[in-house]
Amino acid sequence: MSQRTSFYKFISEEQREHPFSSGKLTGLLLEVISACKKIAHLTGSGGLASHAMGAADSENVQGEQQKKLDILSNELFVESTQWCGYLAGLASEELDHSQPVPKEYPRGKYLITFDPLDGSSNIDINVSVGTIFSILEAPDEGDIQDGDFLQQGLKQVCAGYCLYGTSTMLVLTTGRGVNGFTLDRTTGDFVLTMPDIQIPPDTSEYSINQSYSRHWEPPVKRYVDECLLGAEGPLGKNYNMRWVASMVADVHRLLCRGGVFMYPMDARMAAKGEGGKLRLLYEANPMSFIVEQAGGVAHTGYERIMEVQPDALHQRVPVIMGSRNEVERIVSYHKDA
Ligand code: AHM
Ligand code: MG
Repeated sequence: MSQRTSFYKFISEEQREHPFSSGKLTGLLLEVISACKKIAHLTGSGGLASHAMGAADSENVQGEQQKKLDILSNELFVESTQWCGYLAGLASEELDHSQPVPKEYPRGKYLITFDPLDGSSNIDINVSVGTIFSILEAPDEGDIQDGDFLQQGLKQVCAGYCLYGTSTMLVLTTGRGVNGFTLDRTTGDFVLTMPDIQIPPDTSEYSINQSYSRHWEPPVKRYVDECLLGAEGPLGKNYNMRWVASMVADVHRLLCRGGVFMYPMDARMAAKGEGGKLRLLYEANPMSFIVEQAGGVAHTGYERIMEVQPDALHQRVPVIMGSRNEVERIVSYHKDA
């Protein structure tokens, strides 16, 4: 029988290679994983979890109060992680402000930002959604405030996502490559199934919500127009397009077989004074850390995403990430423009 590597074994072995490691990150990750398993169970129950379906604060046919799945996932994530002693504060896409861990729990050395259930337009139609998280160092002292989370993506200690798809997968980086684990539903273990993920540098697959093309900036429009011209166009090959509308699922696909994922700046966002759709701290930074660690590139078109200095907790940025040569081409089109 082949030897299986559970997440716990994997992370313990990594820890042993670093004799001065305190085990605190491992401790925190185990609680994050436990939160993800609970969310996996909730999303996997679909309409059977009737208290979790539908609009927030409405009642189901049994007269029970309903909570939207994303709100419930947020509560599960906070409750599963804040007590563990490894965190000083949390910031969630679902909450207006960050929150320090309650005083009754010990203060830890890390901050966590997370999107508890990304891909909200897919929640009610049984299409893949996921949880994204990013771990940062906390200040040694002082009350935790929103400003403590405004760190460049380069400062991330760890980033990961859990994809609730046909199988539940955890993909993680601590800055030494990217590894993927599949949940064994019989034992509850995450088992290493995708060691040392590498994104192929070339691709002929792109992912974008094409219905917004009339609002895009010229460099993105130029690139997608060239893709559509196929082998007869300047790129000299036929392209395939995929859009799940769950960033976790779309980025997971490009980690598996290459591709480019784009949620670019568009004229409607500019008119509202927003920098894009996807959130820097909860979506763009953690996914950029993973993509770069797998050999890809993650850019806004104008700068490397992980070098953007955040100035607000819910700041949004344009996102172009994936196969190195293709993203570099799109960045060059921004320079040309
Ligand atoms: P959410 O966090 O509210 O779910 O929004 C983020 C999601 C991404 O997962 C996905 O790439 C994008 O929004 C889809 O947006 P659109 O519906 O505009 O195509
Ligand atoms: Mg999201």
